[in-house]
Amino acid sequence: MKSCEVNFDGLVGPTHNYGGLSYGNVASQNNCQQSSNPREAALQGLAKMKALMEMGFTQGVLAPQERPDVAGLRKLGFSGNDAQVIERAAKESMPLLAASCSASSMWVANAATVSPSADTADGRVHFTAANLNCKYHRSIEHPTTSRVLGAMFADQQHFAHHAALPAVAQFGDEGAANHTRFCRSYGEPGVEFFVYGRAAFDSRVPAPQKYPARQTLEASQAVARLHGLSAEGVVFAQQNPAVIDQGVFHNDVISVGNGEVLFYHEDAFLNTEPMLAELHNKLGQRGGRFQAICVPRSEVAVEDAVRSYLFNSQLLSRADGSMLLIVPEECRSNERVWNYLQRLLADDSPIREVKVFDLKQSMQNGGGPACLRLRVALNETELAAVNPGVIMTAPLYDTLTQWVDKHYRDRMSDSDLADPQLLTECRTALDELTQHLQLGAVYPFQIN
Ligand code: SUG
Repeated sequence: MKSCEVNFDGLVGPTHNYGGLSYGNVASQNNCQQSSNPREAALQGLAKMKALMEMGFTQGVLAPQERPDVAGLRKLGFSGNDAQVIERAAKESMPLLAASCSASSMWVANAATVSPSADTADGRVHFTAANLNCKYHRSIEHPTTSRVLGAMFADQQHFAHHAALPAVAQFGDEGAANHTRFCRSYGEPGVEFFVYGRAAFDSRVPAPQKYPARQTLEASQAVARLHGLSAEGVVFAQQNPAVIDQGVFHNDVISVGNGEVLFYHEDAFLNTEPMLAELHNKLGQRGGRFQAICVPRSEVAVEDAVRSYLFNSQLLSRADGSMLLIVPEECRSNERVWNYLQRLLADDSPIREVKVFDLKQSMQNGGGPACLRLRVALNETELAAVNPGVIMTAPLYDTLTQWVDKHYRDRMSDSDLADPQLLTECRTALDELTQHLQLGAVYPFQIN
């Protein structure tokens, strides 16, 4: 049976703002309090979805979340009616209001970890929502994420959903941003590659000194167990703590994999050689030929990788077997990175084409092309079981761009976040969106 990888992109929500909320994420810190443009952000994301669809890839869309999170603000002691809760939060703690308004659910690489049916013990596609418990603004995503994923992949015969792991730092889980899958073809059993930043229950394992390591080994292992993966089909590897301290807050900022290829920076991992050997052997046992493309630090420094998001690219397999790399505009404006990419294309590498997208609104918060998508490998039967409302088509693209134009503001600053009218605008927009995407009731305001 034919299988393919479907990229589900996060639709940027109407409250997209630069809150400076992610310590360890250099872009988020550097752009704190800049005025953002939610409308442009959403349209940039939609343009990428449309372009991939037009290139022949199956493209999906993942809905944003209800923000401001008034219920969350109430839990933090702000009281009164909805408008009063927002006014009080704005007066007493603008950072908390910004966190409660963050549109961070757009980075759906962090929404969940997904294992295709070819890898799992029960032959279903497994999803574990990420607890994202390193940052408050992200830790509030998983309940709605679970409902949205449940509405997209509802058929229990094909899809299994697991709740987020216990919400403590020891099980810090950031989803697919630290997970890659290698395979000969999408429908065959593959090797799932889990990269962790620290081990919570073993103090001998080195950890970064400055910035937090968001993903723990114990979280990755728990996800692999929940999904019923076999020991032959998994590899656990540690991210180099030194690069986390340089702003590599997820593994997808320093490496990307697809098919039989791992594209990575020389400094990405600890104990690289044994890790590559294990990937080579395990993929070999599954009939695949592992290929590693290492970007040397002499050509691209870690700092350039972090600035340009070279590795936060989408590595996609085309029908002819060659690969395409989707990179952000920032790769073209960085001379060293752009020169490297030209050399890579001239080499005899599986990557034959590079396509550039303007995702500046998301990039300024540390989210590149790969952050914006959740990959789900599906066979034909499973694809047919996905809610058709979330699969991108030309008419859906038109509907969503009109929806954005109608509901989104073109700037978002503190005074916009403090405006109680924003809540009404967002709820109206999201209510309409659930109809466009045929999701049913998934938001707290629709349920309670
Ligand atoms: O979790 N930024 C996100 C970016 C996530 C990128 N995802 C991947 N690499 N897969 C984060 O740090 C910034 C929000 C703000 O500062 O307003 C933010 O949450």
